[in-house]
Amino acid sequence: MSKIIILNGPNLNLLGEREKNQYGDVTLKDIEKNCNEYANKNKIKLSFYQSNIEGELVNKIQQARNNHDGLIINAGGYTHTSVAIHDALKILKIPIIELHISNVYNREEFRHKSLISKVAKGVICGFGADGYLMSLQAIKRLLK
Ligand code: CA2
Repeated sequence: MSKIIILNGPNLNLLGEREKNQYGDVTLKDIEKNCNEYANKNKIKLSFYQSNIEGELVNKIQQARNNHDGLIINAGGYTHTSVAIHDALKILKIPIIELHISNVYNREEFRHKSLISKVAKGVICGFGADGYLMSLQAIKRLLK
């Protein structure tokens, strides 16, 4: 059984409440439920976590070093700024997928730069909440 962790960064706890035109109307709880259903059907042991705090995300990434086989991260706004998250991810030897709900490349210029892409196996962005299930499928195939 593969152990996978999905990490979510700042403000993603507000999904479904505001900015629905950009991020859709599903909540992070809905997404977590869909991911758990996918995981149960596919023999994946899933952890799902959200924090608005950079250091808490770094702690989770460090912990994943010892007890997870793959990591999916939607780092929210920290994607574009966080050297600390980049450095923590770089230490991992497990596959990493960078995920975004929106297509960051058809948005503001400051979202075009990612510090996570350099340490990720691949990036999924622009497919809305479906990107979470796509990422799980991608990581499952990588771990085969
Ligand atoms: O598209 C994505 O998944 C992002 O990672 C979302 C981040 C944004 O900073 C990235 O550039 C792209 C922001 C998440 C904020 O989510 C909100 C949800 C509802 C209301 C306000 C913000």
